[in-house]
Amino acid sequence: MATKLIVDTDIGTYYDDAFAVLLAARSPEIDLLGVTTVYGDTDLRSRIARKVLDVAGRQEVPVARGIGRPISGHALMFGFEGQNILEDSDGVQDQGWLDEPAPNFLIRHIMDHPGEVTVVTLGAVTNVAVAYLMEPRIAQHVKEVIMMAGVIVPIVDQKGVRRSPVEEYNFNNDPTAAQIVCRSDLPKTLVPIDVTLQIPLRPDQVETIRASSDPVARLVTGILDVWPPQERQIYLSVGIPTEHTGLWLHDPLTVALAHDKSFCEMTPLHISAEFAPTPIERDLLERNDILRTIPRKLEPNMDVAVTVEADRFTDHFTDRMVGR
Ligand SMILES: [Ca+2]
Repeated sequence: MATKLIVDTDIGTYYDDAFAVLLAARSPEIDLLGVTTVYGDTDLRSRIARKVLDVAGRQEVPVARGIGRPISGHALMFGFEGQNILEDSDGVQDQGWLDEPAPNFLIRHIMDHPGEVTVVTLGAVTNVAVAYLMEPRIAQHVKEVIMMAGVIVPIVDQKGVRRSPVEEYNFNNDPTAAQIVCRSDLPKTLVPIDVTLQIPLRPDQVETIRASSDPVARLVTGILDVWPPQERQIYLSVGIPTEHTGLWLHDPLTVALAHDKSFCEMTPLHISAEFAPTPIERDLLERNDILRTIPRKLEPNMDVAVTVEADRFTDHFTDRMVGR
């Protein structure tokens, strides 16, 4: 039976959210109940989600606009959201999303289908945290929450350069929400960036997508055209060494795990979301306001992805983007 899935996303800021929504829309293993938006301008993000679903021929999949303002911290919009996705003629006449807010949408579907609904979070976890505060019983009724977030085993390359950021993005975009979710009894799976930094789209896979006339592949190609400069801007903003920019499929992997955990090796761990003194090499300073995901020798509170079958996953992704 297909996995009932809700994708909660900050689509727009980071290219791969759109790819993740497209993968969910194109996977017969997934029964896509809806897409919810989070973080910053969620009107704009909802318009982008609507457009992406429509291109994939999934006009029936609803979009629910979520919470733009984090419980703590500030939302950052880079200004290129929607580039090469939205056109002037898109969605200005119609709202394109539900009146029901994202936390209510999450609660309703989870409570209506006990034990069946998976929620994948691809941005700040504000919507899930608020849904949990509104209705704590979702913890007993949701199948699982799979979160693209955190850093567990920082990658250091042969030159001694740290490839993983210390300023992890998604949890730190709303650290209070992240702590609520991590400390909750929601069943959780974490897909940290040190794993997703192992799955760049390969040049031959890019060529396969560029050569396809499939409408989804055409949309992906348009995004690929603006990807590198956006990537560089984001890396400079969040402190990742820019020599390690790449076509990383962070969010699509997280979606694929909803129906096939075998793409990754998983291990149960206790991950504590804490503020800890953090040296920022780039800025030559130490900060105390960064939420870290630190393993502790305590009873496991989530499953954590630790390795990934890179070629198998990126081939799977490429096939789905070209309609295979
Ligand atoms: Ca994202």
